[in-house]
Parts: sequence; structure tokens; C-alpha cells
Amino acid sequence: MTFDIYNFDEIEKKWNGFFASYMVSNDELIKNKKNKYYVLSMLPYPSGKLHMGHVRNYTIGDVVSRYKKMTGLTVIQPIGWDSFGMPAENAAIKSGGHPKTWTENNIVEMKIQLKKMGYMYDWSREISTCAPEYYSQEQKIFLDMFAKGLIYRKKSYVNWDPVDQTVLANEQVIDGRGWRSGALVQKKKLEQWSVKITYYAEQLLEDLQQLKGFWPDNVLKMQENWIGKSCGLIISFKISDSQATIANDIPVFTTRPDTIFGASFVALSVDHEISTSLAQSNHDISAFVDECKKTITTEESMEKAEKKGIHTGLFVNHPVIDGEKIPVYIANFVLMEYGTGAVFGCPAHDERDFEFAQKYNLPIKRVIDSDSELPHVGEGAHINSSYLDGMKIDEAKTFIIDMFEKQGIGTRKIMYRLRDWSVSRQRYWGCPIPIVHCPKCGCVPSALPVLLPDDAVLTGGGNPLEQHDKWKNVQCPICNEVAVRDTDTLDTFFESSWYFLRYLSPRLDAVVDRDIVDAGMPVDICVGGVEHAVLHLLYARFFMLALKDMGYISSHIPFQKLLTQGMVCHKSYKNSLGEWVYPDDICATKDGRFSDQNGNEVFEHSFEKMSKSKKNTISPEKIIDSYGVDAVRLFIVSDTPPEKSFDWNTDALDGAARFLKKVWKIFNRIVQKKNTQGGDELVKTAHIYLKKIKHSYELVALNKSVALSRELFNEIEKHIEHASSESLLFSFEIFVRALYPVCPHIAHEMWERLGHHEKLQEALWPQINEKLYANENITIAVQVNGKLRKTFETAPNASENELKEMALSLFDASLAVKKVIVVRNKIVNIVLLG
Ligand code: ANZ
Ligand code: ZN
Repeated sequence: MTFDIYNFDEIEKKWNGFFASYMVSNDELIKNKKNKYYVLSMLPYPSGKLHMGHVRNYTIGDVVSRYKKMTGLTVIQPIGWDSFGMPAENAAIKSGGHPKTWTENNIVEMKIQLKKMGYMYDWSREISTCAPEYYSQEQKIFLDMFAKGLIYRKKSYVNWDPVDQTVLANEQVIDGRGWRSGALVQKKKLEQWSVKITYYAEQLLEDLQQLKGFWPDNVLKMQENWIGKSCGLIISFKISDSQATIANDIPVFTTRPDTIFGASFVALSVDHEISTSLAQSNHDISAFVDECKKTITTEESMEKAEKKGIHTGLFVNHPVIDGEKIPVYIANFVLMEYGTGAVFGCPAHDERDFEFAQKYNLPIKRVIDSDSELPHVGEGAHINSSYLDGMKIDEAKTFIIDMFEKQGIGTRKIMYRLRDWSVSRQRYWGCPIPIVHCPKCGCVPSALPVLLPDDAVLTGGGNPLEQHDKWKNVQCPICNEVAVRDTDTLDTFFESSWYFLRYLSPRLDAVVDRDIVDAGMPVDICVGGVEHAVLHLLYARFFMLALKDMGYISSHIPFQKLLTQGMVCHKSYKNSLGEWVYPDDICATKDGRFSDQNGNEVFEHSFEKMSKSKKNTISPEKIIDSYGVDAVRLFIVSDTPPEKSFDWNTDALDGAARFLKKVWKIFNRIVQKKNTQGGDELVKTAHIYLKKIKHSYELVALNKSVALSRELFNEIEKHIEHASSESLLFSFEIFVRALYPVCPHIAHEMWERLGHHEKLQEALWPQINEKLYANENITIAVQVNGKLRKTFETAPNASENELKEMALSLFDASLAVKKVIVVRNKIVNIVLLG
């Protein structure tokens, strides 16, 4: 290897094998359990190629791991493959072959790429969720949940492709049509397995408190909204006597019982039993119900649709205004799955009810006082509400709830938005559901493992396992009669809900090993995309609760800290037809404009998240080949905090590569230097930086760690002529270690050439010599009447008078000062007159 030219290719090749051999045994883990640090980067789907999002995600995880190891912790950083799922099956349907082969080949490819990136993964813990040793343990979990009632059968809607005669995953529905057939997708109700995540709704909500400050606020907020706890009242509205043949009363759920005096209608869901029963005898009602069911299929479409209803002919008695009758409508905005499937409307104080009342000429009665126009949804005192008049909303709520409960017409009720999780998928490439359906015994747990047959036929039509007679037809494990296996497979989110536990004992012939889980869990930091803010991170929390209750583990928080990394964005281009265009397909025209290959004019579009559909991706492989892994790693953590999105910038990438070249050059000059005088200042500076860099690594402010490391490097460069070789070497070694977590290859190489026998990966973060930066500025707090108001920086050991002057200069000269109390090196307290 030549000495003075930075040959990243040779250096990176040299160290990769070493990095890939990183391993921490379970004995070590248990021995060091008080000092362990578990870094979890969300496992990739083996699509075949790393994309830039992976590179960012895994680089952040690796930098954290390497830094934490330097602080003396026993770090485990595993990786694996989320290897069941649609793309493999779709590839097999499109071009033949087997999903397994496709997946395994992709894993081989991607493993090479990950190793090339220099990640310090513990490959002895590698898992692949499509391997029987993984999914058979998952089947065990399924059966335990089933036995506990945490998994049950329920009718749910699926996307049905009438041409291919198959159920489609949401991502196979494109603009309402099947991805292969192009047929309009229908909604169909099927018996599905459902996971009772709602059983833990309250606990899942409560645990968010513990995560405050450790998980990003927006993720906590999203989870809170998703769980959606509402405290309210169920009120029974009595149907007017003459009409009581259908039902006696209509219970409604409300979170605003205080607005009861403004109630002017009751609305039922189209799926409400009263609606169904009226539809049987009334043609208009049945036409309305059918129309709504056709157009409104999701909660989202319900929110967007124009509010519509139809009067049922029924009236209910107003619960608090004697003699008043309220009409009952069937309306398209009432969900059957929430509350009681019925609401009362108070148009003056709810936007939706207001729109509805205007349309159907229903009374709009203001019951909350305010200056604003109706509908008014905010605070105010009650009016037109008899005994509630003058009360604020909360007060009035409590009053009404107590009163209704006493009178027996209302019940306090807590409601959650959270729905149970439907996990059956009518697909082949997934974990078989280990249940046998017996005509006599019902749903019977299967003997385990239930292996996925290798020889299913994948055509894109129908459900492959259902068509596999040999596999499907079995004897009932209880009565030995003819029975059939469940032919569905599990949602792949099921696999990703517990993989972080399996890493701890990946080959064990049991779900988990409790002692090892106790030692390794919780994950100390989980790094992944914000797209998992709700579902995955909620399911993982659910699994922990369930596994604890089923006796597998002792504590239930999966991820102590969560880092949701920002997107990698890149400029995108569109042509005059509105189509996305690859930058490589753009050419300059003679008149100074740009066009695509077909001559359509091309315009710059915004920066967008890199994605194939927007044709704005950059392949990591290409840039790694031309810049080297360390430069790419450095660039990717450099300018932007890990949580923030960043715009791709080739200049910055060039800058990172140039910086490493310069590092190499200065390194060579330093090792060849001979002078022995000077450089005390530099040594001191290096110590100050050491402290700051450590601090930013601790905060995972990786962009700051990099910026500070570069500043330190500049200091070293500045001193190169006039400092002793000893102090240069000393400072440079500090720099090497600061750089190491981000650029492990070049750092290792320099460290070795500096004569160290111990590998840098095993070295500890340097001790800070407090004496050396004793002259660094300190921060003085300035209090006014005992309250902290300002701070300022100054050299240590300033005199009382100096501190007093400096503190007072921060305020207006007219400040009425009675006296000033100074505690040197700490506080200046200003006491005011009067
Ligand atoms: C009367 C009322 C008056 C309401 C008012 C609001 C404002 P959250 O907070 O999300 O729980 N609601 C109840 N069940 C419903 C269903 N199945 N489909 C659609 N809407 C339903 O929302 C609770 C509020 O949503 C309830 O409070 C109810 O309308 C409506 F000035 O009752 B309210
Ligand atoms: Zn049976």
C-alpha cells in the first residue's frame, strides 16, 4: 500500500472482514447485563438492493453502536431480514420462479452490500423471518394468544378482485383497481383472524407517559391519537311511545353531554340495526342505505363525503326538555364501529352537525356563549341550558353525567378509537396460520410447526394454499375426522412485532430465553423510519404486553429510545406531460431549455423523498464505488440532524471525500514530523473538543459531532508547522477517535499505522484531562430576585467586581438594583428595590 495517497478502496477492503466478524456471545451479554447497550436498526425487506434510506438508517445505527462501545458498554447490534411479503410473491407470479429463491438471492446480494458499508453487525444473530426456525416459534406465539383469547375470529372487509378471484393487499389496489387485472376492486366480508390489541388500549396509552422525552413527540402524539381515548356518556334516547315497535330506545355515545339542551336530531349509522330493519320495509331507506354502503368504504372517505341523511319517520323524546321531540335520521357520517353507532347532533357546536342541520332545516340552538359565529366548537359559558347556565364546559359535563347516571338514563363510558388488528392474509408467502378447521370441533390448534409447502402454484388467481389440496386436507388433531388447514398466512407485521426478542436467542428451539431477554432488553435505541410511527411501533408494544402476560418475559417496554430518521430527498423532474423524468434522460435543447428523450420539455420539480416512482433515486452502490464508504458515511451524517430530512447535495458529498483526502495528507505529514517544541495550546484545544464531541455523540447529534471533529482537525492543521510532533500526535489521535464511529475504515488504518496493537474498535474513548482545560470559559447564571434570567460566559476566577459588572451590563441601566450578591465561578444574584 502506498503511503501518501488515500486509497479508500484498499483500506476499506482490508477492514471489512474484521468489522463483519464482530460478535457478542450471550454469556458475555449476561455477564455484562448492567453495562449492555442494544442498538436496533429496523430490519430491511430483502428487495435486492440497498437504497439511500437504508444507508442513512444503518449508518446512524452503526455510528451510535461504535460510539457506545468506545464508552465501555457491551454493544449488540444485530440485523436480519423481514423476508415474507408481497414483492417476492408478485415477482414469482410475474416471472415464474419461487418466492423463496428470489428472497434468498436478494439476501445474498444485500448482505454483500451491508458488509461493504462496514457495519459492525453481529452476524451470528442474523435472522430471516421466512425461515421455519423463525416462523415456527411465531406459530407458537399465535397459538398461545389464541388460547388466551387475544386472537379470535371476526368478519372483516377485504379488497376483492372479481377477475383474479383473489383478495388483494392494500398496496395491490391502484386507484381502486386490481394491480394485475385492472378490475374494479370490491369490498367483501370474510372471516378473519383478529388480534385483540384493544385489550391493552389503556396500558398502551399509559406507557406513552414513560416514553416521553425518549421517543419523538410527534410519534407519541400519533400513537395517542391512534388509540384515541374519549371519556363520555352513553345516553338512552326514548323512542316516542306510539312508535316503540322497532325498539324502545336508542343509546348514543357523546363526549359533549353538556350540549344536550342544543340537541336537535339523532343520527344512526347505515349499519345500525334500526336502519337495517327499516330498510326491509321502506324502499327509500333501503336505496339510501345501499347508496351509502357503495360509496363509503373507509373512514377516510366517510370524512370527505358530503353529509347526507334520510329521516326515519321516528322521533325520540328530548331527555331534559319535557314534551320536546327530536327526529331520528340515518346518516352517512356515523360509524357503526365506534361508540353505539348512533349520535345526537348539536348543530350550534359541531361542524358536521351544523352542515347537516342546514341541509335538512333542523333547529340550530346556541348553548355556549361566545363572540364567534356558529358553529362554535371552543370554550365558553353555557346559556339556554336551564340549570347549566353560567357553567363552563367541564363543569357542565360533570354535572350532566352525574345527573344522568342518577336518573338511570346515562352511563359514563370510556371509548377508544383503536380497532383490533386483522391479521389474515390470503397470500402464499407468509407464515401459515397454525389452525385446523374441523366441522365437529371448530378451530383446533395444529401440531407445530406448520411448514409452508414448497410446491404451491402461484398464478395470481385465488389463494395458493387454498388450492393446494394435498397440503390443505388433514385430519382433525382432536377427533381424527376430515378437516382442513387454515389456508391464510399472517400479516408480515406479525413477524416484525417480536424480531428484536428473537435476535437475543436466534436459534433457540423455543420462543425466547427469559434470562437472555432479561439481560438484553429493552432495546436501548431503535432507529427507523417515521412511517412506522403508528402500526409497527404499536404492534411491537402490544406483543411485549402479551408475551409478558403469557409468561415469556418479565418487562414490557420494547424500545427505550426511538430515533426516527428523516427522509433522504432529491430534486425531481417532470416533463410537459406531467410525467416524472430521470435526470440521466434529460438533455439540453438549443434554445437553452431542457427536454426528455421524446422531446418533451422538462422542468425542475421540488425536492422529494427518493423513490422509484418519482425517478429521483440515487443508487448507493454507484456513489460508494466512486467516493468510498467512509466518504458516503461521513456525508450522510454530516450536515443534518438524524431526525431531519435532508436534500441530496453532490457538492457536500464531494466535500466529504475531499476532507478525508486532506485528513490522510495531514496524517502523513504528522507521522513524518520531527520537531520537539511547542503545541501546548493545541493539546488543550484537543481536550476541549474531546469533551464537546462526546457530548454531541451522547445526544446522537451526529451532525454536530462531525462538525466539531472537523473544527478540531482544522486546529491541528493550523498548528502543523509550529507544534511539537508529540502534541500533534496527541491531538491527532483524539481526532482519529472522534472520527472513528463515522469513518471506521480510515480511522482504523491510521490508528494501526500510528503503532497501536489494539484495534481501534476495541479502544476506549480517551479520558478527559480536567486540568488541561481548566482555563476554558465557564457559564455564570444571573438571577434577578432569585429567578434565573440570563447566563454569560467568562474566564474562570473572574473577580467579584468583574462578575457584577458583566451581569449588570446585560440589563437596562434603569434597573432598580438594591444589591448584588456574587458567588464566584457560579452565580450573580441581583436583588431589586421594593
Ligand atoms: C354530541 C355532540 C355535541 C358531540 C357537540 C360533539 C360535539 P371523539 O371525541 O372522537 O370520541 N360520535 C359518537 N359516536 C360516533 C360514531 N359512531 N360515528 C360518528 N360520530 C360519532 O368523538 C365523540 C363525538 O363524536 C361524540 O360527541 C359524537 O358527537 C360523535 F357539540 O355528541 B358528540
Ligand atoms: Zn375434530
